[in-house]
Amino acid sequence: MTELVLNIDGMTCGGCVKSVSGILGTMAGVAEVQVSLEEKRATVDYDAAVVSPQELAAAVADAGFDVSF
Ligand code: 9UX
Repeated sequence: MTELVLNIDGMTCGGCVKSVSGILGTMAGVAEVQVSLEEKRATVDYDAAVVSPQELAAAVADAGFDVSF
């Protein structure tokens, strides 16, 4: 398992946290997701053989957030 920290701008309430958790948590290859509203980031444990950091970031960006890693 590989860990990725995504810096996410644009999360402003608990609903956003749920959205981001849901998006990442349902992606193939993702084992665990922790999202912090205060720290504006998501920590993702994922299988690098299945999904890439670019794909993980793009999925969150598609939902309207500003993502970098
Ligand atoms: Mo809260 Mo986030 O009303 O997309 S859910 S700001």
